[in-house]
Amino acid sequence: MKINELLEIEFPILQGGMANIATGEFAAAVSEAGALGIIGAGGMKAEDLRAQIRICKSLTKKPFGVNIMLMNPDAEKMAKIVTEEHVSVVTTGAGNPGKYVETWKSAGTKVFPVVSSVALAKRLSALGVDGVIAEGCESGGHIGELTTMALVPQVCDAVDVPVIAAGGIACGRQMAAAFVLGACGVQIGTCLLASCECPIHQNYKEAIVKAGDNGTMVTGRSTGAPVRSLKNPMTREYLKREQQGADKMELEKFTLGSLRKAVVDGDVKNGSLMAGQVSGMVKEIRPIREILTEMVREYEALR
Ligand code: TUI
Repeated sequence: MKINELLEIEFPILQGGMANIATGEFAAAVSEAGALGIIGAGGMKAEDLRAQIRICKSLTKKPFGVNIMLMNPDAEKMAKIVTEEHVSVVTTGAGNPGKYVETWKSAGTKVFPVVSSVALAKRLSALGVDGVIAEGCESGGHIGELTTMALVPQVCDAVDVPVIAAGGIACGRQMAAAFVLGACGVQIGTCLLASCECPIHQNYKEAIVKAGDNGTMVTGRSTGAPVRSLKNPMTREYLKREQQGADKMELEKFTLGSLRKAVVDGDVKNGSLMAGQVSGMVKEIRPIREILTEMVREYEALR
């Protein structure tokens, strides 16, 4: 079955579960535009998530998903909320969602965990997930080690479930490449940050538009939780402290509230502007529908 049919969407495109950014309203706008909108529960409390799900339901009759960031202290409660609220699809990030899979499946929720390794993809497909999202380290936010080009075909060869490619995808050529690697759909994030509907500060959107090919960097490798974001004074200072041997606690203290600074205050110097390597391809801020249709038109021409 095609991923469009399985997920009941127009385009084989999922929106990344961008924590602290993808609200119920934003996910509804993405679903209305023909992809699968996903509420990013990463920075929320459990009851905020329920409220955002209800907002999303009030704005679209189309299916949408919820992304549960497994390092969130409320992850367990959120896992229950998605079933209570009959959310169509759950995606996960930053961990192994194995212990929740049975509950989700028996509630009829479709499960698409993000994986950054073949080992986790195999383990989860054996548990009966509906598909996996193989995310390469080109993507923004929390990342694994492998690139999309190396990860996607290895995951495709290792599992029998549908594979969605993520990381480094912002145009139809990259989408076509993902399909050639064996994926049956793509997940996109960065190019949607620069959409009219995205609820981040205008300064954050403009910083993505301004970024070049080398505009992102990875911090946090020393703490075991690497994060890709746009280069700015904050990320440079963070890397300097890491190189000087700062411990995890100091580094955590240094970045406390930094995503909020970027998203809400538009502080492009001290904030954490999580974004992927495709930032260099994003040239303007456009409506979601236009971003999706142009990508699909370019992809269709290459099929
Ligand atoms: O989760 C993401 N991207 C994110 S989460 C996030 S919120 C955050 N903020 C600050 C610090 C850290 C996180 C921002 N961006 N992408 C999905 C993803 N999942 N990338 C990598 C992974 C992953 C890593 C390890 C998935 C599973 C995993 O498994 C470990 C294991 O137990 O096998």
